[in-house]
Amino acid sequence: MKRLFQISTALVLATLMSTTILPEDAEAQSALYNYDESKVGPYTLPDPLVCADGTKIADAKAWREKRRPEILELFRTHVYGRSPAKLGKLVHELGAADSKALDGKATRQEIRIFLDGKKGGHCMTLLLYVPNGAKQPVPAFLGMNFEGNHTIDNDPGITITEQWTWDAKEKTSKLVKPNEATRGKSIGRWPLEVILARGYAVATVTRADVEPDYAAGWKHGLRAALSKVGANTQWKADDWGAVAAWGWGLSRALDYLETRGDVDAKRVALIGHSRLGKASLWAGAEDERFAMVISNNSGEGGAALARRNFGETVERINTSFPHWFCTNFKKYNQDVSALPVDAHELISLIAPRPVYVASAEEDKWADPKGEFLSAKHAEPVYQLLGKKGLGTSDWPPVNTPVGETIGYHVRTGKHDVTDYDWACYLGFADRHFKK
Ligand code: GTR
Repeated sequence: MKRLFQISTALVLATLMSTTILPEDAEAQSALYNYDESKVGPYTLPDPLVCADGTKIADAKAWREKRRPEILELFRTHVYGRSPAKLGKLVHELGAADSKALDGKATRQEIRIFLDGKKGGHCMTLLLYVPNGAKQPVPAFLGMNFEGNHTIDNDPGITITEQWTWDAKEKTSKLVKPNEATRGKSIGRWPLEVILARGYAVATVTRADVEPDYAAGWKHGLRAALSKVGANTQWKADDWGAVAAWGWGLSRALDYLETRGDVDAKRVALIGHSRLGKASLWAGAEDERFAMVISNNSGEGGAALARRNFGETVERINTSFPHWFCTNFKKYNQDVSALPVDAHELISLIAPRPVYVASAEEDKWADPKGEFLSAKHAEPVYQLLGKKGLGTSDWPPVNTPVGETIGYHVRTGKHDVTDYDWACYLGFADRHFKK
């Protein structure tokens, strides 16, 4: 009864607030959701090593040939939707390279990648920093940013790009050029100089370049650009959503990195925070060229177990962000136990590659424990493939990173990307990439 009341109250609120609910609003409404561990209730997770027909997977070959493709298909059909195959050729335009960026520490370059394969077509701008003076191709971190490439650093050489945004007052889409004052706004999440000094390149692209993040944003995004009828597209129940579109864009960034002599595309760690962490996990599952995947506070629809009734729910995410997942995912709003997959299987799709799941203690909306548990329940797949996973079955104390091929930590503090997180990721990447 209480749950019913919570659900209907949430629905009324979500309807009142119409389309997109911002993270801050989500927190404000979080009183409607469960934060009490004793009220999580029982749930049964699907076994990543048992096929739909009941066959038990006993070796790496059967995992690769039978179960992995099956789980991937289930996520495509029921959660993220089906993305198109990559285009035949990569079409891009190089901006000028500045070899004296960041006081000469790095070479900066912007690359315009035409996602629909046509010069002048749907374009995302990849911003790349490569540390100067490396004798060999360097490993890289690739991550999507929220509000524009120019927000990741104060570097005046970064282009401020226009992006489609939602004008809530006028209820219409507008092409807006972010203000100069927003330069460096997210610098705290991107400790560029630290990462470069450790010998890694950094590549980033902004989400709106691939697909603007609001319910009608797809009309100005990649999904419309790749559809024959553009903004008139009627989506099928298993067509891709925005999360998959962002992931697809990240794969195109990797296509480009493969063309560079100074970056080692076989050592690219894909990193994403929150909704972009969901996109990183999905991109890493779909595209096995990504050598490592890092999920920073990705929560519901990312690393957190959907079946755990704690923090954000499937119904809530589908209501607040109807454009993120495929239409089929909404079928599970009222009955998440019917979902044929759960987040531990998303993590298992990354196996045997290193994956890092990070939580924040105060980020209860993302269900930190549920994020840990999905990492833990992915471990049997890593073990089957001959890798050590987490190496612990207990949720570790705060600020105590654990794991070998599956890394995990829960740090003190809020939903964010901090220097502490980066220190853990850099250590993890060093261990796997610099053996
Ligand atoms: C929240 C959303 C989360 C998370 C977050 C973010 O409002 O409910 O799933 O993705 O936004 O991306 O910042």
